[in-house]
Amino acid sequence: MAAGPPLTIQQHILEEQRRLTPHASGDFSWLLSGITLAAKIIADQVRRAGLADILGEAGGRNVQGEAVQKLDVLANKVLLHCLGRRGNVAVMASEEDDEPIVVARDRQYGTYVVVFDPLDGSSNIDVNVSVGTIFSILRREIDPTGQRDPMIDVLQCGRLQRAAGYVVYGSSTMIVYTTGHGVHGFTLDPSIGAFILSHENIKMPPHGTIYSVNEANADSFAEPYRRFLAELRAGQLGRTYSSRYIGSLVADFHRTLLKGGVFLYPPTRQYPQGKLRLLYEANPIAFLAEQAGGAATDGRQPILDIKPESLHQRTPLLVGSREEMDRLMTLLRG
Ligand code: AHM
Ligand code: MG
Repeated sequence: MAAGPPLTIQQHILEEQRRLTPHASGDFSWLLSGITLAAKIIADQVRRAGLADILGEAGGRNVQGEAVQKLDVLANKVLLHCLGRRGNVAVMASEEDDEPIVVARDRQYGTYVVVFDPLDGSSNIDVNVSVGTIFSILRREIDPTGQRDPMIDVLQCGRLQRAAGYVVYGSSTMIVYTTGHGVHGFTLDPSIGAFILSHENIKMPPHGTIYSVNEANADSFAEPYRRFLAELRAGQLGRTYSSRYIGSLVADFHRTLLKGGVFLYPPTRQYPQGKLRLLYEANPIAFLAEQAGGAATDGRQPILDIKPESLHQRTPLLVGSREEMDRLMTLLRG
């Protein structure tokens, strides 16, 4: 925990803005506070997840008589609602929706685009395992005609992200974000309903002792991946490794960020292009990893340099500490 009086995420965002862009309009902090509001609402719903089924009747109605919704649909609605009313978000895109959503009121003069995975790892909810929300914030040119194809605003290279982060709904709820000036983590204090700075300027250790991969797919990994994993197991990088795989990207990455090591989702037989989605999973994770001193690639190039071609495009994702990533990239280059 940081020393001194508690600093909330709102205070931190404002202070960072004053220091780095003293003439900024405040629009951006207003947008981020939409994300923290959504995070608190989703955290509350995730905490009650087990109860929703108990309280809902066979037909799926809760005590208020509303249909019980799947949590990922609910999380999506919460984010669309919280962000769509900020006044500066013109376009949103979500894992849950086939097409980008244009905010009618702000389609001309809104300057931001937010892309998100509302509830990543949601198949883990039934077994009480951590899930998360991942977000990426981009800028857009204003469009006085209001006619521009929203896909043009969304399909931007990861390097152009203005901010990115995730919320992990774990044993506590945490939000971790970057605006390109380091990575900061905040823990939700449920007694006051505020996110408090708990992890300032997070740096990924230069190496770790954990690798994270779905090893059930190992037979279909290309040879350099199998060799890399064999080297880790054999202690050839100079230390003994353990394997940990939660199956929720946010949780697996959160551990990798704090403790170092690697997370891998390489191409597999089932997912020859990789499983994870470029725009709202890999890009925000890669931005955080690079800001924390780590690396993220698709096996050929940095994730942040990939030019996106479609909204739900998939990519291999290899992310982690410098040392492990350097060795893996050497093997992949052959
Ligand atoms: P989802 O967006 O359908 O929830 O899938 C993404 C999740 C990630 O959280 C996780 O890293 C990965 O899928 C796990 O996949 P697998 O079960 O194939 O190992
Ligand atoms: Mg997902």
